[in-house]
Amino acid sequence: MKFIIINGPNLNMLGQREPGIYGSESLEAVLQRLRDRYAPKGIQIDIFQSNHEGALIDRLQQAWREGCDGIVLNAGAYTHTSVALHDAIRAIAPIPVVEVHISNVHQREAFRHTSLISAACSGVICGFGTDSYRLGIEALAQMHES
Ligand code: CA2
Repeated sequence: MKFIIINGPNLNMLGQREPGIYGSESLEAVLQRLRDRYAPKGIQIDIFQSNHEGALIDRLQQAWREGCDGIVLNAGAYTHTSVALHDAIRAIAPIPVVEVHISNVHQREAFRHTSLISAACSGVICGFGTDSYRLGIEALAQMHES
């Protein structure tokens, strides 16, 4: 089984700024731990991060061409603005996409309460810190089991 974790803008700054909101561990460290955890279970996890909306869309389309089994997507601030990402997620159906957020966006500014991508995703996980990524992978694995 092959999953991809796709991260949007500024998430490359994880662990370097705003530890109170996003934690103190780097994105690489968080995601490498996940790869190590799931590899023995036969789950390969690819990782991608970009600060550019079009690059995220390209990676989603590439995932579809590769026959990827599921995607965990933290689209960062594009979550709240991007019709193009919504369309891209719909375009790669039936690949399941789980929307994740490190922070609980509903406890934050009003502009973070709206997601333009949720309706295109299989489900949403938010507010569990960087453990949201693991929960996203678990959700995908569960979907494939049942
Ligand atoms: O909580 C999340 O995972 C977010 O997707 C993170 C986005 C934010 O725009 C969303 O509303 C919620 C921001 C990512 C910025 O990441 C940083 C990490 C460390 C330091 C500064 C920014």
